Amino acid sequence: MGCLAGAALVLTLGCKTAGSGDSSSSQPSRTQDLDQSVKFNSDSAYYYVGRQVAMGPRVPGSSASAKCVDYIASELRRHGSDTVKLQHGTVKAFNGDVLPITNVMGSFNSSAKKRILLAAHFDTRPWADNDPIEENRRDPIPGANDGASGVGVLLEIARQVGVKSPAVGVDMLFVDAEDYGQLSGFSNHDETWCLGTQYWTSNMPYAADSLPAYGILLDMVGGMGAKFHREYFSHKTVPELVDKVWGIAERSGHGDRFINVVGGGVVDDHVFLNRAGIPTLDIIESKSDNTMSFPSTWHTLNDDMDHIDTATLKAVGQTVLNVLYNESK
Ligand code: AHN
Ligand code: ZN
Repeated sequence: MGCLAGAALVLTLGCKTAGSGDSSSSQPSRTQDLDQSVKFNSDSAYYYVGRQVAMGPRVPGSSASAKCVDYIASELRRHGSDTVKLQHGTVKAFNGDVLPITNVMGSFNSSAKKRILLAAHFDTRPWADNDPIEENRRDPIPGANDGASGVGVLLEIARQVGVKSPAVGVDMLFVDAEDYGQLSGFSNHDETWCLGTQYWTSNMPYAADSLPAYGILLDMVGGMGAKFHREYFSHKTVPELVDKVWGIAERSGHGDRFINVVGGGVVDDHVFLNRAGIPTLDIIESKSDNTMSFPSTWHTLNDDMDHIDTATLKAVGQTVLNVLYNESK
């Protein structure tokens, strides 16, 4: 349970460093000037999640992974993305596995100068190493929440953006090989995670002076009754962006899900996007106000469709849509 212990250490540090834990931001509750005319359809997002899970575990290099890449790319095109790029590469995992990877990026309103990056990982963990049942731990997870949920929300956002364009350009990045990282041991294994994003940032499709204004990463955004705290690294790195998104969540009626309190730190794709110069926050579930730990289905065979909550997908999807449509050029 090394990584859990490691994560717990970060969580503890996070809470201590953050002092009271309560955020200083108090967004006024002005709903009248928030454009909420675009409605996120959570049944549609749920369908997108189910389609991915039905392909089987999307382990890097598997045929399910290739199917998922095709699916994401064809949905992006169908919803009017003017450029869809596949980035193929090879990365080496901590255990020596050499992984063929594919990152997918779709752009909407490509000519707009001001751009928002939305990101999610589509790969799923090859081992259910947190499963309570020992003999399950070598099997790959279904990844309904951890993988498919973020993608499902983004594809529904793509559908909405295709119907009515926001003033800003939107780039959607679907990364491979986020979840092949090392859990055991107490030393720092940060770089063993997010291999797809690390590959992508080493060869980004942006000029240095035209990076996206900011990024929003979605990870585990479909869990039953999930709550989203101000993830520690996001809070430390991009506090104003967290204020903006959590404020819009509150004004959108989802303050019960977006808790304006600092949560635990998670080494996730946003850490590497921030290092590459794109200010990015992570919307990620933390289960309990006390432990800030991941949901109990995390990295188990129970991470399946029975544990996906359309109300969670709605809270996250509507909040991110409202962020996009309230952004000016
Ligand atoms: C660590 O446990 C260091 N990172 C977890 C990031 C993650 C895994 N997100 C989903 N699955
Ligand atoms: Zn995971």
